[in-house]
Amino acid sequence: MATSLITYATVVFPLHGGDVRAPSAVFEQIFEVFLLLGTAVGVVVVAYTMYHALKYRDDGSGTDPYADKVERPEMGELPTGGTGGRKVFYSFSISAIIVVSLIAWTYSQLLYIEQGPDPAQEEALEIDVEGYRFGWDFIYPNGHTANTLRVPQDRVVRLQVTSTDVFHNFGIPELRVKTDAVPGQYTSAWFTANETGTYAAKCYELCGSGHSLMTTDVVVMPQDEYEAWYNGTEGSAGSGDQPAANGTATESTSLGTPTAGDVATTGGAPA
Ligand SMILES: [Cu+2]
Repeated sequence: MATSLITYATVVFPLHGGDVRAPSAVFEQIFEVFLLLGTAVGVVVVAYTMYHALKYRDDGSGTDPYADKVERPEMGELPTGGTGGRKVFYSFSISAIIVVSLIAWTYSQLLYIEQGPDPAQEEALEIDVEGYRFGWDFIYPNGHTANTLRVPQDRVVRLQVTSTDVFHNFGIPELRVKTDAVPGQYTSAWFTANETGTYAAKCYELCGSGHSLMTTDVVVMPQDEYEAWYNGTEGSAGSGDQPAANGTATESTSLGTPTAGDVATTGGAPA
């Protein structure tokens, strides 16, 4: 039943991914939980302190209103009585429970960020990212290479990030993506964008005089617009990522009039 539902969903919604929790949503939730708990703890501590400061304030009469109820320790004497440390025990155990559950929950959220959504259920769009001094190349499954990253809305995008020269670090702050770009090595990152629009990608590793120029656009497009754009990119008939039905015409025209980019991408692939 579950399997057939998943199959149905992948057939009807091939660009599935809208129900995947985006990294930005996860980090937003972590922030909100910490903010709420921190505020609650702060309110309790400050209120408790104020209440006691008010309750036991000096009323100016010079007499101790609790003289008959408690035995005050003399200077240098340890206080006696109390409730056997029950308050200390409660406050310590409640704090420990809160802190340990926070650590466990946050860790589970970060594991999700680390691993990404289940690949069996999410057909991800895989894009290679190559950093160089000073810019980024985005290489699509069909070999199309561009300096602007275009992705469809509501779809899991997996990035394989590397560098062709020195250490860089690829990040899209608004989408909460950030990973090292190391020469000779691939690091992976993923995201899904629920809102269309233009976001900024930047380099986060000081890599030379043009480091601050390593900024580029990430354009999140509606899925149909993205598909139309992708089918029109050079060499789009080569891969199985998109339906090949209307890719044939585009391919023959683009092969008929090869540009410098065509030669570079299509010539490089088979060799
Ligand atoms: Cu850089």
